[in-house]
Amino acid sequence: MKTQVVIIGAGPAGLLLGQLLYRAGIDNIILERQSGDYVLGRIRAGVLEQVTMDLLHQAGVDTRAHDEGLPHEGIELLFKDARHRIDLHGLTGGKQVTVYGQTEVTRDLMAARAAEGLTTIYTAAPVSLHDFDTAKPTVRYQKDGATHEIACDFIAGCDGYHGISRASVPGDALHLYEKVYPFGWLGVLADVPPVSHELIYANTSRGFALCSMRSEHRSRYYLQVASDQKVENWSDESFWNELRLRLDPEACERLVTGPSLEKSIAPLRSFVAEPMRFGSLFLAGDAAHIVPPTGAKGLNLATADVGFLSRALEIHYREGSQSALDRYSELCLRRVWKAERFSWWFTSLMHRFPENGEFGQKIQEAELDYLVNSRAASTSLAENYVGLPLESF
Ligand code: FAS
Ligand code: PHB
Repeated sequence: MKTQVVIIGAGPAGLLLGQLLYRAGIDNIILERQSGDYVLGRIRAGVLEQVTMDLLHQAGVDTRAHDEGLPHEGIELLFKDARHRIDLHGLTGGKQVTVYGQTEVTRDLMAARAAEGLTTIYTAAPVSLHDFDTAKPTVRYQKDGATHEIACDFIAGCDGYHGISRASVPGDALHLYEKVYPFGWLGVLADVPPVSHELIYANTSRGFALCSMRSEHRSRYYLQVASDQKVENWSDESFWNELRLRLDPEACERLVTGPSLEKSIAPLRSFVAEPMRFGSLFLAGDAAHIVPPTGAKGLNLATADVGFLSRALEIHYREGSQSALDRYSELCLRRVWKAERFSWWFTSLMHRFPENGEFGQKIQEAELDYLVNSRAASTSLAENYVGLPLESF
């Protein structure tokens, strides 16, 4: 087989890249090691920046996100039993975010790809990358007991943190940066109405909590839990009881509980692999970087990466120029590191770190007090939360 671009991974990064390339007239094949249902079963992000909405529009898959997504113009911070609204819209000259689950983004992208008759090979495993240090790379994969090979011009590694793409790069060509947090997020999805029409980020003596949603009838909640916690030790009842202990009286009053549709614990880490290009191989999304989900940046960084990559590949094929491809890694990493900083800062501000002692606790309280009482500080939070502008080549 031959194509112009082989995309490894059919998560949001891979699927969006495939759609953007198709719309630019660039042939591509996606290889995914899981089944489509398995990919759709993963419950992850919930907040889309305008940059992501614009890229979904460019890919021709934003109709449902506009019709069913919830525009959000503010978030609330809860600490010391009081809620403080951060007016995202007012502080950023009218910007907003859209609450629309990653699962639905993935579903929309899968449907568009199938409707165009584009090739996605599911349950393709193992996948191996070859000769990406040349202009004639190949990708091999196993399917139905046979080994297949695809010749291509470029490989896009969109296969996430545990994928094969970054793992195929010689260790001395990579510089890895990592910070692992001493806690995880226990998340529950339930068909119950949200406690509030905006997200509530809570910093309480018992730890962090987040009240989010997927619609007016489906809620997503998270609790900070110790790294050694196991999801099987958390019954629905124990989850709801702990959440109540981390909410203010009004939210407690409004809380509607119900059976969990999904319950899982996600570890929190900050991670960046530099550079993001190795000859004909380009890393995008979680394959190249991970952020703690506090700032709702993971999915939005992935879409920005593939926005840059699809534009650079379009310039290459249309103008025969390598200039944009040569700048891909630099441009992505400038945005990545700003999102890493914001996600680390917001995580450090909203979670409990007993190891930081009493002084650390007082500093955190002072920062929260300053944040909600300073227009400059709130504006900084707001402009990062809605997403920084996308640079161009
Ligand atoms: P993904 O990991 O989504 O997709 C990679 C795809 O590649 C997967 O389908 C995988 O099966 C496939 N793959 C892996 N290895 C392969 C191989 N060898 N061959 C072929 N295919 C292979 N972000 C937020 O903003 N908010 C959140 O609340 C949030 N919660 C998260 C919870 C968890 C448990 C995790 C892991 C991440 C969470 N994220 C969150 C971040 C998440 O949304 C990612 O940023 C987003 O999925 C990134 O998309 P991709 O880069 O496409 O990677
Ligand atoms: C979610 O709804 O899953 C979500 C929202 C905001 C975050 C993280 C996760 O910061």
